[in-house]
Amino acid sequence: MEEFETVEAEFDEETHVGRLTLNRPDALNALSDQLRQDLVAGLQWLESHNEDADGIALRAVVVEGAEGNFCAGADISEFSEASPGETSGQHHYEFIQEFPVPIIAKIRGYCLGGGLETAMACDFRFAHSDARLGLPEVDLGLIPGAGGVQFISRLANPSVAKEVAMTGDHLSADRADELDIVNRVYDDADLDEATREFAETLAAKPPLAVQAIKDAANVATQVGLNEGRSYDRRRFEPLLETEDHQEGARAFAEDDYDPEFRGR
Ligand code: CO8
Repeated sequence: MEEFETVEAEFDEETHVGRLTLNRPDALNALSDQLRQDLVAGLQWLESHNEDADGIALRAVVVEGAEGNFCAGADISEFSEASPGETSGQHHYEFIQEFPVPIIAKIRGYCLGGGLETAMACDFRFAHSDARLGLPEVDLGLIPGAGGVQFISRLANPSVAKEVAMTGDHLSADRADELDIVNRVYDDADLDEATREFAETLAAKPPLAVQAIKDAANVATQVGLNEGRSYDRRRFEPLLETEDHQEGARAFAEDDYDPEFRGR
């Protein structure tokens, strides 16, 4: 376990899963400048476990908020101190999107504004049935400055994005699920169990292939079909040369249901 001022990080060597907890519960884990920096530092600390590993050690990450809330958005008390160039705090969102390992946002309670944008920058969103998700920036005379409208337009559609961002209304987890803004909804302890199982399932897959899929799916949101397909092809070819591909092919031929992938 590594403690940053506003984030706790843990790495489980056995399962290859990392965990980050946003830890400002008194402010509903609002994104202060410190918390944004700690979030990036926490991911870097998790990734540093690859340095001495035989292959790739970190293979999935779960991000959650302390004490029953994911995150109530940017820290409103810091707004007046920020200069216009600093206001959207893009850096941690991009860092999450470009992080080579899949990241699951485990969402309880409030997930609002920059908190929802953070969750949407992640690769998956698993929500508790009591979660409340929304983009309330409109009521502050702002828009979601870190891509909230763009993210929802892609996950759902532009009309849903307009509805969510123009009204600022909080969505229930079930409604967010219907709109494809979250991947799964669970009650109580089932959320912990399902998120853990899902993270471990991802972590048991060949890590280089998983990384290439994350990257290719991100590219798919930005380019046309033909360009995207040639990108996939370019990511596919080097994987043919990996030890993990050989291991997968061997396991298939030998009916071995427990192959060991190393990320090489
Ligand atoms: N920033 C700072 N503090 C917060 C925030 C926040 N976003 N949200 C809650 N808190 C604090 C409250 O001030 C309160 O602190 P204290 O106990 O010291 O008074 C504590 O957390 C608990 O909050 P409440 O008492 O309000 O709890 P309730 O259960 O009554 O209400 C709500 C919970 C509905 C979540 C309510 O707190 C709320 O509406 N919060 C604001 C949500 C919001 O508007 N988020 C969007 C912020 S804007 C954004 O994310 C992107 C803007 C990009 C520009 C960035 C510029 C720097």
